Amino acid sequence: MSRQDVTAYVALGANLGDAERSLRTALQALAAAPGVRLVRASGFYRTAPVDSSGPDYLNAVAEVATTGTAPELLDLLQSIEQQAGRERPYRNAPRTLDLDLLLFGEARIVSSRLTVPHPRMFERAFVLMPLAEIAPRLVSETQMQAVAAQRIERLT
Ligand code: PH2
Ligand code: MG
Ligand code: MG
Repeated sequence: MSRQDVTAYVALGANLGDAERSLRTALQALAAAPGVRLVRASGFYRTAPVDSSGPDYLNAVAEVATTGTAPELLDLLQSIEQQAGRERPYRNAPRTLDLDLLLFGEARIVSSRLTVPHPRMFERAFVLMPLAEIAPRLVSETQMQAVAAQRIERLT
């Protein structure tokens, strides 16, 4: 990791089509992107939809190191979503692939495109459990307890 690299965390989710394949393809696309290194990825979790409809989701979290900016990483995430056939008919609609930027180093960002840290990440077991798996220091016991009622199962 060179000095100007930033460690960022990305949430992956899908509940339409071949969700497992979409998540694997997305991780490969992150790893292959110029200026981005896939440092580690959590296991895959089957999760109940939260404020959303349709089948159970498959969720995971990835840690990446990037030489680029947060907006550049967001551009990359959106282009990978597009390649997976992402459509946005309405808010929280079932989706082939959702890639959300959770954390970008220590940055606090509020812009028209991007809010970092992700404003809802601490309300969601489908983010906190996989995040705690790969970065346990980022999630407190109290934060985990706050989402304990949400159904989530780690796949082997
Ligand atoms: N994403 C949402 C809304 N609800 N529920 C689960 N289980 N997993 C998700 O990834 C998810 C959700 C909005 O992006
Ligand atoms: Mg999302
Ligand atoms: Mg999203």
